[in-house]
Amino acid sequence: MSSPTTYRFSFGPWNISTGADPFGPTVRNEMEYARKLKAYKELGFDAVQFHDDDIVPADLDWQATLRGTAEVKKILDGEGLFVEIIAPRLWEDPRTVDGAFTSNNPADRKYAIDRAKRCADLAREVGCKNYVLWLAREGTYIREAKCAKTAHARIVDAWNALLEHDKEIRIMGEAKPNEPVDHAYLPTVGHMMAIGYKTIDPSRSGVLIETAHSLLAGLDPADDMAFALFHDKLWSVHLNDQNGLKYDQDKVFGSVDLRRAFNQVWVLEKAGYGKNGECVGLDVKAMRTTTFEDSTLHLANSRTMFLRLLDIVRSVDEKQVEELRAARKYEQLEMLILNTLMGKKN
Ligand code: XUL
Ligand code: MN
Repeated sequence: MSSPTTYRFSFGPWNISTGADPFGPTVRNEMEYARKLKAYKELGFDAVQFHDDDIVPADLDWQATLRGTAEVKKILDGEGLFVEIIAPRLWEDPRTVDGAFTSNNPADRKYAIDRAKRCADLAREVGCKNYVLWLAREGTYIREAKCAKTAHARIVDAWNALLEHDKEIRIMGEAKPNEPVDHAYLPTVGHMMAIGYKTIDPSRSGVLIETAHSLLAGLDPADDMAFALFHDKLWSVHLNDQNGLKYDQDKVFGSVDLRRAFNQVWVLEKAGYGKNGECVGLDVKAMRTTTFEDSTLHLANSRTMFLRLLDIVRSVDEKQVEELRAARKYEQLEMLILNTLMGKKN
């Protein structure tokens, strides 16, 4: 048997936020950037996830971008952190109001591709080869607004342009079915993987799976993860939780449905996720009522939940599971899992 995986954890600086939501302004002070980066090791994290403009503003010239990036890299090195993924933020600029790669406006599409390429250049500067595409506005509010068939071709063209632009990056699509658009073109992990196989280099095209995004699509996150793992395409995750079909909640991992969280840890652990350097990424938000002093608790708590569930996964007697599976005694198998989750002997 191979030795147990020592998991490495990551999150993005946007996960320590000021608590603004669509119905109200900020409720906490902004944490100073260097203080956020210092929090990583204190909380037991190893790596940082960035959007391009989490490193330097998107509109700087290249020399200023290089200077800004070098400063951030110095802080990261000082803290002993590495950059796990980097993603272009293609949804806030006025030119991306109706989509980035799928906008009907050629000038806006060019802006999106140029910005996405610049993000790959930034990734190189910070020593990161994992590139994430969350296609926030690639979709529509009404289906007649764009030609959906052309839109898919445009997404593949953009993905190819990035693979061509940097021969070392690998691109992970992060699927989400809705929010901010009503209908996203690539709503599920399956759609995202199908697009990856259509690119010029499927070996450098994979997925990042976020728990809440699978749930919003009505799918089981553990099964989505297993599907991608079967294809050797699960290169990062955003673990969190979600209460039913509503806005994307980014709740603490395991806080809504312990068993569902257990299932995700089970699938990741059994498939050897992390053995090739993949990180356990979190994408979680603090509750709006949280104070500044407590504004990293949701991160520490999500990591603790993962590690506690991992202990439980590892404590389940595999031989007993196999026997119950073989005998099709699923009621007993279910009780074995429930008892283990509740710390009860069978
Ligand atoms: C949006 C979301 C993003 C991506 C990174 O729902 O999850 O934060 O993870 O762009
Ligand atoms: Mn995410």
